[in-house]
Amino acid sequence: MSQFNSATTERAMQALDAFQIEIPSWGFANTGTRFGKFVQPAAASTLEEKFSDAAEVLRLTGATPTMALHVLWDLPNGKKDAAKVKELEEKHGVRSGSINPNLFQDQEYKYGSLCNPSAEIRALALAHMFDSVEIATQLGSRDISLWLPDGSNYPGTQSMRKRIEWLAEALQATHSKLKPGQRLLVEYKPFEPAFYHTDIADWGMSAHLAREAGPQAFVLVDTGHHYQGQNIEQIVAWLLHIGLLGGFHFNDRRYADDDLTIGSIDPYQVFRIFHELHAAKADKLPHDVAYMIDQSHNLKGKIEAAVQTVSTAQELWLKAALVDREELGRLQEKCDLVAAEELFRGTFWTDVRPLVVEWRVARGLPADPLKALRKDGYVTRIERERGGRHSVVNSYA
Ligand code: PSV
Ligand code: MN
Repeated sequence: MSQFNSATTERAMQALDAFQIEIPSWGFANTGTRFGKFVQPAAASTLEEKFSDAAEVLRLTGATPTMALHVLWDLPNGKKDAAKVKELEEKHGVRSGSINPNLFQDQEYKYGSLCNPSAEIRALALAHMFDSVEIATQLGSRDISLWLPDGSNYPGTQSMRKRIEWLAEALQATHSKLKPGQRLLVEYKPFEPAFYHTDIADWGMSAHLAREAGPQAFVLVDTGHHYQGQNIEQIVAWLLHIGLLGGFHFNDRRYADDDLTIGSIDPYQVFRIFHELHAAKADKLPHDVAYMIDQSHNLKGKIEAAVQTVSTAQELWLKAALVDREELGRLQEKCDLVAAEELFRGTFWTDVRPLVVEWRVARGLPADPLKALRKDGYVTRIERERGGRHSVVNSYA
């Protein structure tokens, strides 16, 4: 007999049906840190293998119909590779998700890409942005998700203001290439690889640039891209308020952009972020938000980590869905602080895992996807097939 009444169970089913999350192709490849890479025999080294791994995660979780692609890692020949990607989509039953331009690994970009003082290099970077839009068009992807690595390492070595102008121009030009329904998502990051200033350092800069670029540009919040102690859910509330929240890159961090599993350090923070989204929906605030994962696992098994990630995201999404927002609103109005906090925190502490299991069973999915993964032999098979080919696919991360 379930501890949850039928109304709660029904709410839970609806909340889980509505939740899908995109996994990144780079989560399946060998990656590491700047100190070294520990290769895994099961790691994917071709796009076909990444699609195959994504299909396994979808089969087990039922919640990841799309895979984010990184242009130079996954489509090294740019738009010429789009036809091949379409075949892989068809074969594996996973669609291409956001298209991530890559403006950080070519030698030309040593001093920046869209903000490089050289007009020639800026033009090269812009051409890559246009190509990325074209790839998205050919693949039927809605979002072009830009993370810009540009910045500088030493005070006085660059004109920050000139670089804003170049960037604004480039984003407007990119926006003019978008087809109806497509979106440009602008990600921010306070440091790394640049350590003095980055050209898009925080959500305010992203929001301003998105506004200037045009109505199809929005902000992307990567949870790992904030200073310690930052109130991320407040940023989310603001972006919802001004209609500029476009998507998330979820991951957890202890220090900075650590790429750890969502909720592994601070699950309450993810709950608080999801609460803002459920609250916006309850208040009928228009928003269309892409939930994406941006993690690359160096130590955990990659497919296992992806399945664990999706399950964690579903649990936290569901916990936040079950907050009694009407009662919370009443308590907030009365400024009944302890009761409001107890309601909020009490919902966070509710063990919703039985509801997630019920949803999985009802949708014909394995009740325990991690156990099912260990049992179905997929990882053992790919280890056998791929082992020995220890290539490192992503040269970044
Ligand atoms: C940069 O740290 C970032 O968050 C961007 O989204 C990149 O595309 C991704 O990581 C690469 O792992
Ligand atoms: Mn990111």
